[in-house]
Amino acid sequence: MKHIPIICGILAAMLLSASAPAASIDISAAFNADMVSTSTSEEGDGWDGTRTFVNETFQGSSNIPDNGLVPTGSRIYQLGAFDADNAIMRSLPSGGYPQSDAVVDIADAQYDDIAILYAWNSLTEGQDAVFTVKYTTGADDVFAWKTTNFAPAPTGVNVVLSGLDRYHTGSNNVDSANTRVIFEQVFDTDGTRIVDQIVFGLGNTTDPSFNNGAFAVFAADGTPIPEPASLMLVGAGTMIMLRRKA
Ligand SMILES: [Ca+2]
Ligand SMILES: [Ca+2]
Repeated sequence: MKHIPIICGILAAMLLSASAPAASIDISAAFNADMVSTSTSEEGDGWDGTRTFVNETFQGSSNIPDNGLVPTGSRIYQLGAFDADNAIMRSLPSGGYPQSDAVVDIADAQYDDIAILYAWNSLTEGQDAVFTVKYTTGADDVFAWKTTNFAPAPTGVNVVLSGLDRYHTGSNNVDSANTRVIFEQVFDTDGTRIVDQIVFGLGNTTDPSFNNGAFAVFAADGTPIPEPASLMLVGAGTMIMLRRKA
């Protein structure tokens, strides 16, 4: 009978492991574009150097929330400050942003999954991107991050914000007829290994139709695997509680 508290502790640890809450992953060190305008005087960089998203105060409630909080059900993303760089931008050659991979060195941790919040501009089938997870050991996980997943009918992605206006910083006009969407996509990472870096890459660097294809990643989130130390604490705590009851 003396083994029962230990077994209960292990069970509690397993339960905790299964229900660890999602946590923000800081990718702000790689931000290279201000993609949100809050007024005609506080602008930004834009998809092709001229078109940014706008916040609610600037253009109405169907746009980027003023507080920068984007809940998606099980997760809450916090966007970066609107008056600074707040997105990782990469583009096809005609888009004007770097065509190189965006390598983000995150705080090393184990994750059951990693989710990203992003938008894509002037997408064309075939302009697929690649999302790579680099671990401290072993081979990378390379995920197709396909334009066909999110247009014309989103598949395997969550539409988080839609009908987003774009503000043309050159002419000071808001384009409400040709709106954009912010998506969430979840990638199933190897929870037994430690993630060191995540990489956003354009899978196709040609742009035959000259349509400014580009992506902007605003935030990332992961479901962490609890560290062994915290599991032991839960197990020990459960044992103490059970012994007090006995
Ligand atoms: Ca701005
Ligand atoms: Ca790292």
